[in-house]
Amino acid sequence: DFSVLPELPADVFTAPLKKPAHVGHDWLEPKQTAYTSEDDAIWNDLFARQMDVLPGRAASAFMAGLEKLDLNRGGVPEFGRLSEDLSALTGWSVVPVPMLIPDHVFFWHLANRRFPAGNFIRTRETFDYIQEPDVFHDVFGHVPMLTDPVFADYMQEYGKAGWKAMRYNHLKALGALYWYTVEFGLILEQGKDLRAYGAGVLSGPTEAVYSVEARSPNRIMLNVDRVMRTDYVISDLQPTYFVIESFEDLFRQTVERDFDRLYRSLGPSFTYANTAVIDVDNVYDRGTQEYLLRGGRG
Ligand code: HBI
Ligand code: FE
Repeated sequence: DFSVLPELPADVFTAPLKKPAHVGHDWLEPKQTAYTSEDDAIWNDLFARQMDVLPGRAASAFMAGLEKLDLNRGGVPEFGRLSEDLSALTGWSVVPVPMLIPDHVFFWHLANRRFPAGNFIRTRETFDYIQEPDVFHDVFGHVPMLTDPVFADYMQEYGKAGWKAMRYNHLKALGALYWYTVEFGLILEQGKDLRAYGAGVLSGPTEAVYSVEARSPNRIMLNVDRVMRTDYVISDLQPTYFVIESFEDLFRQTVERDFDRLYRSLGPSFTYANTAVIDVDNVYDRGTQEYLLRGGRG
């Protein structure tokens, strides 16, 4: 029962995050920041930059989501209005949080179909890269996909799965699944058009192009077991992307897998490097890894 925040088992380790005094145990901001006109201008410029590259590269469901939620009306969206529209579609809402929140709280919100989104926007100085997810990454990148009914259900299942992963001390494995689907996932639409649906890809201009077009990365059909054994790096372009056939495929693989069994069979660390192509892979594209060979971001 996730209606109230469940007590975290005493033996579960969570990284200590310092909770600001003004937020409660749910880590929710009492209300959304009042964004300035400069903040709104930053949103608009980020939005325009993405719209130059996303048509033809972003998943149809993502582009449809942007439209359904009218995310282009200018300025940082107001979460109340956004949540009304989103909940009419799939029952999800968007709630403001001050920063990265503890895993168990993040999972609890997802399990209740609430998406925690950053209550701040990047500055001109950090326009291209930010450490912590801001409102542009969270709302532009993640929220449109939550208008897709099947993807919306997948995200809720992921939240519920988080609690199980914590009990088995395999949060890193489940984190890899999030990384390679929700953040960096690709989809093969109609069996032929490769598009991106991951928020990490779609909220920045470089990887939106690289992920679907570059010769460098491997593109491998998603297998949940395989992905959960695969290491991942943050803060550079991915050497490998995992491709789904449909959101039904993703949902089915996740709910049908017996995670208790999987966690009992996992070792303490990842088995596969993020560049590996292994026997069992259904390879869509074998990459040259030229980007990494030239030293990546350095
Ligand atoms: N907090 N605000 C925020 N946003 C996230 O994406 C997030 C988080 N806390 C934990 C967390 N993600 C991870 O548990 C998942 O990415 C696996
Ligand atoms: Fe994200």
